[in-house]
Amino acid sequence: MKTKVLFSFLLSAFLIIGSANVYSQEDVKEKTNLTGVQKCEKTSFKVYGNCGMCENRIEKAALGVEGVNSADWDKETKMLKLTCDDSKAKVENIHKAIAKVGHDTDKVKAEDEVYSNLPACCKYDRK
Ligand SMILES: [Cu+2]
Repeated sequence: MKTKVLFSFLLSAFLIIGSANVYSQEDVKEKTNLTGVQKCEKTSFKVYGNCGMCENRIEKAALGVEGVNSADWDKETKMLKLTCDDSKAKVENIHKAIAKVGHDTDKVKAEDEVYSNLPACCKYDRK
């Protein structure tokens, strides 16, 4: 009886360690490719904005980048979820395209001038 308990304990410990290992490898694979460039296939990042108008502007800017298949920004969480074709789209370019229309991302800041031209309701708090 005791050996059986020990065995199943070891087995589950082994499975947990095994799956944790697979997860961390997948996690790394999702974020980087061999050259260290962030992959785009399924990614999300923070974009600052306020309202439905911001949502349209942000999603339109992201979809304007070649290779971006879908873009969904949530005004509550401020997270932009993307699906893209990795052979065409670079995450870096999506950050830049969004900053260009006036929205800061967690990596690229919008130009002050573009930000100041946003409608009043879209003026999100800047740090
Ligand atoms: Cu807005």
